[in-house]
Amino acid sequence: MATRQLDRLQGALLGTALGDAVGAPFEGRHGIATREVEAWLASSAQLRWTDDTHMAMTLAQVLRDTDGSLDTQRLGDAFAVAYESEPWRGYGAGPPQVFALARGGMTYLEAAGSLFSGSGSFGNGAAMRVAPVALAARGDVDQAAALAETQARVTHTHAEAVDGAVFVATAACVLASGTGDRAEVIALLPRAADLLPSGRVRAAITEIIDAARAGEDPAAVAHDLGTGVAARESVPAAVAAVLVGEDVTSTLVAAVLLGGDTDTIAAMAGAMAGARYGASSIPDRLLARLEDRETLDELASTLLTQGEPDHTG
Ligand code: F2R
Ligand code: MG
Ligand code: MG
Repeated sequence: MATRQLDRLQGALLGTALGDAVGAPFEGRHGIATREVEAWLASSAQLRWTDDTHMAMTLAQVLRDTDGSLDTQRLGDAFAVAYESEPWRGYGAGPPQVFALARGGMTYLEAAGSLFSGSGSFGNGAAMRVAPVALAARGDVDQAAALAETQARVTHTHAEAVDGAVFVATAACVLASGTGDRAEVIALLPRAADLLPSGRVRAAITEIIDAARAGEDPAAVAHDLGTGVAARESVPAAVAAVLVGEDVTSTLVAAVLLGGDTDTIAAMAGAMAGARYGASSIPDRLLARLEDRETLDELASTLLTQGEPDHTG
């Protein structure tokens, strides 16, 4: 694989963690001022991430240990162990319920499907953590889509949650293959949206992309569609941030300014912007503040090189 594409896929994982950490202090707020976000970015405080990255790192570890394949029971057990070790990371209510039901004897798929009176969660928890599948699939859109769906169903069986995860993973893949040019991004994103079945997630993402194509402000459309924890709101909002941003940092600022589920919108926008611009484009001054950046780099490097033909000797 070309060095540039490796850098971009690595950017998807680093962008997730950076977005999560940048957005975390603002989660749940609305009417956030630009100066507040800029002051936070200019500070020297550690950038600590939340459940979004905690789950993404667990997914990355399982993909690493199983050479890119996914077993839902093994992944569910790994998520549960990670949650038990750091329950204070700000998890949504659903995943811990799934872990408890699985401890009681249900499979993870049964447990996740039983939530919310059997409709399953439509939260963004499966989409926020999905970036590692783009690396494990080494940018292959079809493989990333399959892995994204499998990892989603361990905790989120509602079609909108699955669609959100498939979109973020495949968008990262298509963006990693492009130049980063905005007109090209507007042309590439529908390739990921077109993989989704008809539904609210696809419709909202398409509305955001169409607004950008028509010269309207995608952030204004996202604001009208909502920026809450539902995948049908926050995934399109992340797309809007990508279409407003001109590099990784400005994409994350745009994501946080949307308000609502800011850590998660910025994590998903970070996954896509990281794939658009590459890890090497992310300012060192931000990466130096990012919690456990070394482990993120190691995981990215292993996922991107495992299965590569060995050219040594
Ligand atoms: N949990 C949070 N933020 C709350 C406070 C964090 C605070 N800063 C702290 O430190 O404590 N953020 C994280 O949760 C979101 C991801 O959530 P996930 O994993 O999708 O959880 P869940 O519970 O499955 O879904 C979220 C909520 O959506 C509503 N919901 C989902 N499906 C529903 C359905 N079928 N019917 C009705 N409601 C449904 C529920 O209210 C769920 O609890 C991310 O923001 C992450 O950062
Ligand atoms: Mg979070
Ligand atoms: Mg959140």
